Amino acid sequence: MTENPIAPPDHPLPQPSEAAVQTRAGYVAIIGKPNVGKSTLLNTILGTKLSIVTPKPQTTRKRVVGIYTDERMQILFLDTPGILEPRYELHRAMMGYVHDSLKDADLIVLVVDVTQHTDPDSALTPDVAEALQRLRKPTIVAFNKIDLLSNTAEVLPLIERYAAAGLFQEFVPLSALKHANVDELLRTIERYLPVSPFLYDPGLLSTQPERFFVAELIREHIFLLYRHEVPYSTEVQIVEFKERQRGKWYIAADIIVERESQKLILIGSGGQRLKMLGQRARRAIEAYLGVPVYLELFVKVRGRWRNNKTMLHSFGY
Ligand SMILES: Nc1nc2c(ncn2[C@@H]2O[C@H](COP(=O)(O)OP(=O)(O)OP(=O)(O)O)[C@@H](O)[C@H]2O)c(=O)[nH]1
Ligand SMILES: [Mg+2]
Repeated sequence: MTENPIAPPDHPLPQPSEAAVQTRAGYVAIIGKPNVGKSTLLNTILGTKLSIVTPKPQTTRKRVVGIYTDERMQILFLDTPGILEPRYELHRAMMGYVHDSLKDADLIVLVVDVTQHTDPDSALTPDVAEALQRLRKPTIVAFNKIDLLSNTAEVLPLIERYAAAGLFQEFVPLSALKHANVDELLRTIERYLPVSPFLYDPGLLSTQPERFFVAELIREHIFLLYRHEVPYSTEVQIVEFKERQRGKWYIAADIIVERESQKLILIGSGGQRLKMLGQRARRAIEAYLGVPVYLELFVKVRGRWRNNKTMLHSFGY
Protein backbone atom coordinates (compact mmCIF):
# COMPACT_ATOMS: atom_id res chain seq x y z
CA MET A 1 0.00 0.00 0.00
CA THR A 2 1.19 3.51 -0.70
CA GLU A 3 1.24 6.22 1.90
CA ASN A 4 -2.18 7.64 2.57
CA PRO A 5 -1.79 11.42 2.76
CA ILE A 6 -5.42 12.28 3.45
CA ALA A 7 -6.44 10.32 6.52
CA PRO A 8 -10.00 10.49 7.84
CA PRO A 9 -10.36 13.31 10.35
CA ASP A 10 -9.87 12.28 13.97
CA HIS A 11 -13.18 12.06 15.70
CA PRO A 12 -13.08 11.56 19.44
CA LEU A 13 -15.91 9.25 20.44
CA PRO A 14 -18.92 11.45 21.18
CA GLN A 15 -20.13 11.58 24.78
CA PRO A 16 -23.60 10.06 25.20
CA SER A 17 -25.13 13.50 25.68
CA GLU A 18 -23.47 14.76 22.48
CA ALA A 19 -24.26 11.71 20.42
CA ALA A 20 -27.72 12.87 19.52
CA VAL A 21 -26.57 16.23 18.18
CA GLN A 22 -23.28 15.49 16.44
CA THR A 23 -24.45 15.29 12.86
CA ARG A 24 -22.37 15.38 9.71
CA ALA A 25 -23.17 17.08 6.42
CA GLY A 26 -21.39 17.96 3.21
CA TYR A 27 -21.07 17.80 -0.55
CA VAL A 28 -19.96 14.65 -2.36
CA ALA A 29 -19.16 14.79 -6.09
CA ILE A 30 -19.86 11.59 -8.02
CA ILE A 31 -17.54 11.52 -11.02
CA GLY A 32 -16.40 8.93 -13.55
CA LYS A 33 -16.30 8.03 -17.23
CA PRO A 34 -19.61 7.87 -19.17
CA ASN A 35 -21.85 4.87 -18.48
CA VAL A 36 -20.05 3.61 -15.35
CA GLY A 37 -23.24 3.86 -13.25
CA LYS A 38 -22.94 7.23 -11.47
CA SER A 39 -26.63 8.08 -11.77
CA THR A 40 -27.67 4.52 -10.91
CA LEU A 41 -25.56 4.75 -7.76
CA LEU A 42 -27.20 8.04 -6.76
CA ASN A 43 -30.68 6.59 -7.31
CA THR A 44 -29.85 3.45 -5.30
CA ILE A 45 -28.58 5.54 -2.39
CA LEU A 46 -31.64 7.81 -2.48
CA GLY A 47 -33.97 4.83 -2.83
CA THR A 48 -35.79 6.56 -5.67
CA LYS A 49 -35.32 7.34 -9.33
CA LEU A 50 -34.07 10.93 -9.41
CA SER A 51 -31.28 11.05 -11.99
CA ILE A 52 -31.99 9.61 -15.43
CA VAL A 53 -30.32 6.33 -16.44
CA THR A 54 -29.98 4.70 -19.85
CA PRO A 55 -27.69 2.07 -21.38
CA LYS A 56 -26.16 4.82 -23.57
CA PRO A 57 -23.12 6.90 -22.57
CA GLN A 58 -23.44 10.68 -22.01
CA THR A 59 -26.93 10.41 -20.56
CA THR A 60 -26.30 12.97 -17.81
CA ARG A 61 -25.41 16.40 -19.22
CA LYS A 62 -25.86 18.77 -16.30
CA ARG A 63 -25.18 18.54 -12.62
CA VAL A 64 -27.89 16.73 -10.68
CA VAL A 65 -28.19 17.41 -6.96
CA GLY A 66 -29.56 14.56 -4.83
CA ILE A 67 -29.90 14.84 -1.05
CA TYR A 68 -29.50 11.80 1.20
CA THR A 69 -30.50 12.25 4.84
CA ASP A 70 -30.55 9.75 7.71
CA GLU A 71 -30.48 10.28 11.50
CA ARG A 72 -26.74 11.00 11.55
CA MET A 73 -25.80 12.66 8.28
CA GLN A 74 -26.89 14.60 5.27
CA ILE A 75 -25.04 14.13 1.99
CA LEU A 76 -25.51 16.52 -0.91
CA PHE A 77 -24.57 14.36 -3.86
CA LEU A 78 -23.53 16.04 -7.08
CA ASP A 79 -24.12 13.62 -9.95
CA THR A 80 -22.10 14.76 -12.95
CA PRO A 81 -21.77 14.10 -16.69
CA GLY A 82 -19.30 11.40 -17.67
CA ILE A 83 -15.68 12.51 -17.98
CA LEU A 84 -14.74 12.91 -21.66
CA GLU A 85 -12.42 14.68 -24.07
CA PRO A 86 -14.61 17.52 -25.42
CA ARG A 87 -15.54 17.53 -29.13
CA TYR A 88 -18.28 20.16 -28.93
CA GLU A 89 -19.03 23.24 -26.85
CA LEU A 90 -21.71 21.08 -25.24
CA HIS A 91 -18.99 18.69 -24.03
CA ARG A 92 -16.97 21.60 -22.69
CA ALA A 93 -20.03 22.75 -20.72
CA MET A 94 -20.49 19.17 -19.43
CA MET A 95 -16.87 19.02 -18.29
CA GLY A 96 -17.40 22.42 -16.65
CA TYR A 97 -19.98 20.75 -14.36
CA VAL A 98 -17.44 18.06 -13.48
CA HIS A 99 -14.74 20.57 -12.55
CA ASP A 100 -17.16 22.85 -10.66
CA SER A 101 -18.40 19.84 -8.68
CA LEU A 102 -14.85 18.81 -7.81
CA LYS A 103 -14.28 22.34 -6.47
CA ASP A 104 -17.52 22.41 -4.47
CA ALA A 105 -17.16 18.93 -2.98
CA ASP A 106 -15.95 18.03 0.50
CA LEU A 107 -15.08 14.62 -0.86
CA ILE A 108 -15.20 12.77 -4.13
CA VAL A 109 -16.51 9.39 -5.23
CA LEU A 110 -14.83 8.19 -8.43
CA VAL A 111 -17.03 5.51 -9.97
CA VAL A 112 -15.27 2.99 -12.20
CA ASP A 113 -16.65 0.08 -14.20
CA VAL A 114 -14.69 -2.99 -13.11
CA THR A 115 -15.12 -4.57 -16.54
CA GLN A 116 -13.62 -1.54 -18.34
CA HIS A 117 -11.35 0.48 -16.11
CA THR A 118 -8.88 -2.03 -14.80
CA ASP A 119 -6.25 0.66 -14.24
CA PRO A 120 -6.59 4.26 -13.00
CA ASP A 121 -5.40 5.83 -16.28
CA SER A 122 -8.41 4.42 -18.07
CA ALA A 123 -10.82 5.83 -15.45
CA LEU A 124 -9.75 9.47 -15.75
CA THR A 125 -8.76 12.06 -18.33
CA PRO A 126 -5.48 13.99 -17.77
CA ASP A 127 -7.31 17.20 -16.77
CA VAL A 128 -9.39 15.42 -14.12
CA ALA A 129 -6.35 13.52 -12.79
CA GLU A 130 -4.56 16.88 -12.54
CA ALA A 131 -7.55 18.42 -10.70
CA LEU A 132 -7.62 15.53 -8.18
CA GLN A 133 -3.89 15.96 -7.58
CA ARG A 134 -4.21 19.72 -7.12
CA LEU A 135 -7.37 19.74 -4.96
CA ARG A 136 -6.19 16.93 -2.67
CA LYS A 137 -9.68 16.11 -1.43
CA PRO A 138 -10.51 12.73 0.07
CA THR A 139 -11.38 10.48 -2.85
CA ILE A 140 -13.15 7.14 -2.66
CA VAL A 141 -13.04 4.73 -5.59
CA ALA A 142 -16.34 2.91 -6.05
CA PHE A 143 -15.58 -0.21 -8.12
CA ASN A 144 -19.00 -0.64 -9.69
CA LYS A 145 -20.68 -3.51 -11.58
CA ILE A 146 -19.04 -6.28 -9.52
CA ASP A 147 -22.15 -8.34 -10.35
CA LEU A 148 -20.57 -8.76 -13.81
CA LEU A 149 -17.47 -10.47 -12.40
CA SER A 150 -17.52 -14.25 -12.21
CA ASN A 151 -15.62 -13.98 -8.94
CA THR A 152 -15.57 -10.85 -6.74
CA ALA A 153 -11.92 -11.57 -5.87
CA GLU A 154 -11.13 -10.36 -9.41
CA VAL A 155 -11.43 -6.83 -8.06
CA LEU A 156 -8.41 -7.24 -5.76
CA PRO A 157 -5.70 -6.57 -8.39
CA LEU A 158 -7.65 -3.49 -9.48
CA ILE A 159 -7.65 -2.14 -5.92
CA GLU A 160 -3.90 -2.66 -5.78
CA ARG A 161 -3.35 -0.72 -9.01
CA TYR A 162 -5.61 2.16 -7.94
CA ALA A 163 -3.96 2.31 -4.51
CA ALA A 164 -0.55 2.55 -6.18
CA ALA A 165 -1.65 5.72 -8.04
CA GLY A 166 -1.55 7.61 -4.72
CA LEU A 167 -4.64 9.69 -5.62
CA PHE A 168 -7.27 7.76 -3.70
CA GLN A 169 -7.91 7.06 -0.02
CA GLU A 170 -10.61 4.38 0.04
CA PHE A 171 -11.72 1.53 -2.20
CA VAL A 172 -15.23 0.09 -2.14
CA PRO A 173 -16.34 -2.68 -4.55
CA LEU A 174 -20.09 -2.58 -5.11
CA SER A 175 -22.97 -3.05 -7.48
CA ALA A 176 -25.21 0.00 -7.76
CA LEU A 177 -27.70 -1.96 -9.85
CA LYS A 178 -27.93 -4.95 -7.48
CA HIS A 179 -27.70 -2.81 -4.31
CA ALA A 180 -24.60 -4.74 -3.21
CA ASN A 181 -22.25 -3.13 -0.67
CA VAL A 182 -23.71 0.35 -1.19
CA ASP A 183 -24.09 0.71 2.61
CA GLU A 184 -20.34 0.24 2.93
CA LEU A 185 -19.84 3.23 0.61
CA LEU A 186 -22.18 5.33 2.81
CA ARG A 187 -20.26 4.33 5.96
CA THR A 188 -17.00 5.26 4.24
CA ILE A 189 -18.37 8.65 3.13
CA GLU A 190 -19.60 9.32 6.68
CA ARG A 191 -16.08 8.99 8.07
CA TYR A 192 -14.84 11.86 5.89
CA LEU A 193 -17.91 14.10 6.08
CA PRO A 194 -17.47 17.33 8.10
CA VAL A 195 -19.22 17.61 11.45
CA SER A 196 -22.04 20.02 10.66
CA PRO A 197 -25.72 20.60 11.20
CA PHE A 198 -27.92 19.53 8.30
CA LEU A 199 -27.83 22.04 5.45
CA TYR A 200 -31.33 21.39 4.10
CA ASP A 201 -34.72 20.20 5.33
CA PRO A 202 -34.36 16.42 5.88
CA GLY A 203 -37.43 15.83 3.66
CA LEU A 204 -35.86 17.51 0.63
CA LEU A 205 -34.64 15.24 -2.19
CA SER A 206 -33.09 17.87 -4.45
CA THR A 207 -32.52 21.60 -4.72
CA GLN A 208 -33.44 21.57 -8.41
CA PRO A 209 -36.96 22.37 -9.60
CA GLU A 210 -39.49 19.81 -10.82
CA ARG A 211 -39.36 21.19 -14.34
CA PHE A 212 -35.67 20.30 -14.59
CA PHE A 213 -36.45 16.66 -13.80
CA VAL A 214 -39.42 16.70 -16.20
CA ALA A 215 -37.12 17.81 -19.04
CA GLU A 216 -34.67 15.08 -18.00
CA LEU A 217 -37.40 12.41 -18.14
CA ILE A 218 -38.31 13.44 -21.69
CA ARG A 219 -34.61 13.27 -22.64
CA GLU A 220 -34.34 9.85 -20.99
CA HIS A 221 -37.11 8.51 -23.20
CA ILE A 222 -35.49 10.02 -26.29
CA PHE A 223 -32.29 8.14 -25.35
CA LEU A 224 -34.28 4.94 -24.91
CA LEU A 225 -36.42 5.24 -28.04
CA TYR A 226 -34.02 6.53 -30.72
CA ARG A 227 -30.69 5.30 -32.00
CA HIS A 228 -27.45 6.62 -33.52
CA GLU A 229 -26.90 10.36 -33.35
CA VAL A 230 -30.48 11.45 -32.59
CA PRO A 231 -30.27 11.33 -28.75
CA TYR A 232 -26.94 13.17 -28.81
CA SER A 233 -28.26 15.90 -31.10
CA THR A 234 -31.37 16.48 -28.99
CA GLU A 235 -32.09 18.94 -26.21
CA VAL A 236 -35.35 19.43 -24.31
CA GLN A 237 -36.71 22.76 -23.11
CA ILE A 238 -39.81 23.09 -20.96
CA VAL A 239 -41.76 26.03 -22.36
CA GLU A 240 -44.89 25.81 -20.19
CA PHE A 241 -45.43 24.21 -16.82
CA LYS A 242 -48.90 24.85 -15.41
CA GLU A 243 -49.80 23.29 -12.10
CA ARG A 244 -53.50 22.86 -11.52
CA GLN A 245 -55.42 22.29 -8.30
CA ARG A 246 -57.91 20.13 -10.15
CA GLY A 247 -57.48 18.31 -13.46
CA LYS A 248 -54.32 17.62 -15.40
CA TRP A 249 -51.18 19.72 -15.16
CA TYR A 250 -50.24 21.21 -18.53
CA ILE A 251 -46.65 20.77 -19.65
CA ALA A 252 -45.32 21.84 -23.05
CA ALA A 253 -41.78 21.09 -24.18
CA ASP A 254 -39.65 21.88 -27.21
CA ILE A 255 -37.47 19.08 -28.51
CA ILE A 256 -34.54 20.70 -30.27
CA VAL A 257 -32.55 18.85 -32.94
CA GLU A 258 -29.74 19.95 -35.23
CA ARG A 259 -31.07 18.85 -38.63
CA GLU A 260 -34.31 18.51 -40.54
CA SER A 261 -33.56 14.80 -41.07
CA GLN A 262 -33.43 14.29 -37.30
CA LYS A 263 -36.75 16.05 -36.93
CA LEU A 264 -38.28 13.59 -39.41
CA ILE A 265 -36.84 10.62 -37.49
CA LEU A 266 -38.17 11.99 -34.20
CA ILE A 267 -41.65 12.47 -35.59
CA GLY A 268 -41.75 9.20 -37.55
CA SER A 269 -44.20 8.34 -40.29
CA GLY A 270 -47.64 9.70 -39.50
CA GLY A 271 -46.26 11.09 -36.22
CA GLN A 272 -46.21 7.59 -34.68
CA ARG A 273 -42.76 7.81 -33.06
CA LEU A 274 -43.40 11.20 -31.47
CA LYS A 275 -46.72 9.93 -30.18
CA MET A 276 -45.01 6.92 -28.59
CA LEU A 277 -42.36 9.20 -27.07
CA GLY A 278 -45.07 11.46 -25.68
CA GLN A 279 -46.92 8.55 -24.10
CA ARG A 280 -43.83 7.06 -22.48
CA ALA A 281 -42.52 10.39 -21.23
CA ARG A 282 -45.95 11.37 -19.90
CA ARG A 283 -46.24 8.16 -17.89
CA ALA A 284 -42.79 8.72 -16.39
CA ILE A 285 -43.61 12.34 -15.57
CA GLU A 286 -46.91 11.37 -13.95
CA ALA A 287 -45.12 8.78 -11.80
CA TYR A 288 -42.56 11.41 -10.78
CA LEU A 289 -45.02 14.25 -10.06
CA GLY A 290 -47.81 12.04 -8.75
CA VAL A 291 -50.43 13.94 -10.74
CA PRO A 292 -52.09 13.44 -14.12
CA VAL A 293 -50.39 15.42 -16.88
CA TYR A 294 -51.24 16.68 -20.35
CA LEU A 295 -47.94 16.74 -22.24
CA GLU A 296 -47.37 18.50 -25.55
CA LEU A 297 -44.13 18.11 -27.50
CA PHE A 298 -42.91 20.36 -30.34
CA VAL A 299 -39.90 19.45 -32.46
CA LYS A 300 -37.68 22.33 -33.59
CA VAL A 301 -34.48 22.53 -35.63
CA ARG A 302 -31.62 24.68 -34.35
CA GLY A 303 -28.57 24.10 -36.54
CA ARG A 304 -25.37 23.17 -34.70
CA TRP A 305 -26.76 24.09 -31.26
CA ARG A 306 -24.12 21.86 -29.65
CA ASN A 307 -21.41 24.24 -30.83
CA ASN A 308 -23.27 27.47 -30.17
CA LYS A 309 -22.43 29.04 -26.81
CA THR A 310 -25.36 31.47 -26.89
CA MET A 311 -27.83 28.69 -27.57
CA LEU A 312 -26.25 26.45 -24.94
CA HIS A 313 -26.55 29.29 -22.47
CA SER A 314 -30.24 29.69 -23.27
CA PHE A 315 -30.66 25.94 -22.70
CA GLY A 316 -29.27 26.38 -19.19
CA TYR A 317 -25.70 25.16 -19.77
N1 LIG B 1 -24.49 -4.84 -14.45
C1 LIG B 1 -24.54 -3.62 -13.90
N2 LIG B 1 -24.97 -2.57 -14.64
C2 LIG B 1 -25.01 -1.37 -14.05
C3 LIG B 1 -24.62 -1.16 -12.71
N3 LIG B 1 -24.77 0.16 -12.43
C4 LIG B 1 -25.23 0.75 -13.55
N4 LIG B 1 -25.39 -0.16 -14.54
C5 LIG B 1 -25.89 0.07 -15.91
O1 LIG B 1 -24.98 0.90 -16.60
C6 LIG B 1 -25.68 1.73 -17.54
C7 LIG B 1 -25.31 3.18 -17.31
O2 LIG B 1 -25.80 3.59 -16.05
P1 LIG B 1 -25.88 5.13 -15.66
O3 LIG B 1 -26.25 5.19 -14.22
O4 LIG B 1 -26.73 5.89 -16.63
O5 LIG B 1 -24.36 5.57 -15.86
P2 LIG B 1 -23.72 7.03 -15.72
O6 LIG B 1 -22.33 6.84 -15.21
O7 LIG B 1 -24.61 7.92 -14.96
O8 LIG B 1 -23.67 7.45 -17.27
P3 LIG B 1 -23.56 8.93 -17.91
O9 LIG B 1 -24.61 9.79 -17.29
O10 LIG B 1 -23.83 8.67 -19.36
O11 LIG B 1 -22.17 9.42 -17.66
C8 LIG B 1 -27.17 1.45 -17.33
O12 LIG B 1 -27.58 0.53 -18.30
C9 LIG B 1 -27.21 0.83 -15.94
O13 LIG B 1 -28.29 -0.04 -15.74
C10 LIG B 1 -24.19 -2.30 -11.94
O14 LIG B 1 -23.86 -2.24 -10.75
N5 LIG B 1 -24.16 -3.50 -12.61
MG1 LIG C 1 -25.55 9.70 -15.47
